[in-house]
Amino acid sequence: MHYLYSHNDLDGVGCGIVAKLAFGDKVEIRYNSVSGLNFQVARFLERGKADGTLFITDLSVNGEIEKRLNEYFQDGGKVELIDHHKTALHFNEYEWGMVKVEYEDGRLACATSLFYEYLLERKLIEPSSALGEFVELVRQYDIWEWEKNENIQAKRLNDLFFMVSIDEFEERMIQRIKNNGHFFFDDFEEKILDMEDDKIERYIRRKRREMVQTFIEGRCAGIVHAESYHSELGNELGKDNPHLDYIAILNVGGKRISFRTIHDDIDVSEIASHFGGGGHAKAAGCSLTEPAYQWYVAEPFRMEPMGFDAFRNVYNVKQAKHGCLYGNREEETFFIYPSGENNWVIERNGSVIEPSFSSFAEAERYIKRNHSAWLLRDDAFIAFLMENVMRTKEQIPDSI
Ligand SMILES: [Mn+2]
Repeated sequence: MHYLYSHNDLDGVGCGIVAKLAFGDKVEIRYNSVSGLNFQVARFLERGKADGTLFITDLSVNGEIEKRLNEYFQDGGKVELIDHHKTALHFNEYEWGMVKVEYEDGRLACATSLFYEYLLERKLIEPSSALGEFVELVRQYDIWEWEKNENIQAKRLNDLFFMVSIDEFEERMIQRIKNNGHFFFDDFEEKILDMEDDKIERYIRRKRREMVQTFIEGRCAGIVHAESYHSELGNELGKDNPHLDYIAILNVGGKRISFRTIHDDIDVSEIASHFGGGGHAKAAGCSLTEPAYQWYVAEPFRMEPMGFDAFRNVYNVKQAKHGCLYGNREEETFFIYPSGENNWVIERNGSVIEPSFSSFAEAERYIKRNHSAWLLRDDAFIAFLMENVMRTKEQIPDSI
């Protein structure tokens, strides 16, 4: 009997599916949270030496368990720790450690792809196109490559993973891979995935109206409360509002904050680390500590949600040569217009803001960050123009 202790996310369960395809019922699988693994491995070690191999995938153990695992190995026990996280690279010092973050060709690895290749090399698993395709979807999802490649199938695989139980997911994927030349979703899965997409879209639309904007420690943050769909929210709200440095998603009940950014020059794991958390540059999280609560919950509670740009305008459109009009909750107006080559001017309540901007995007970013302004609707724009024409006329002396 082999043993596989793996992470309880898509990549971790992907390892379980690969293991079942390789070993059938000769493998005992347990999925763990990051914190649950040490306990699980300690229990395994207490049971004495196993015949088969203990595989640990997509997770790593703490220093104490690391030492005990090495003793187990020295004693003739079979262990393999297969992971792709940078933080686990030191396990490569052991014969039983196999940690690889990146392939020779620059692609990022995931635990499922590493484990599949490990078994292939040792001829412990039959290669198949369907399995290869499945593994690649898991990889693209796990390391965020699907976004760049717009590989919606990879995202849908993860959605499906969360919509059914782990047991059902395993069973469906194993049958699909065993019985077909290529990987695909069946009609039932396509249907529930479409329903899920609609649901997420409605959810994001609602959350868009609840987001507040503020500066926290010099960074411009969008703050929204949400229990689910953090990746989708972070991505959509981030793309809608490129003037925001990052999106903070609050789950007060779970006492957690997620941080997401779409910008390459912002590292949200750094922001999370201020509050004892961590993660990746574009996605990170921390516990909702007292100071974090003050910054992200208590202060923003008094703020009005952000307004959003009018989207059905015909006249008041962004970057128009005749100018375009923004407004905010303080009822200030911001008129952005070009003045010569690569020069954009902002008039705030009729007075020019100095200095001017070299692009429309920069001017817009300035008023969105500093004045929480949004593109006003056509009717407001027309009223503004009429008022200004009147004012100009009043200034013309009668004698002309
Ligand atoms: Mn992973």
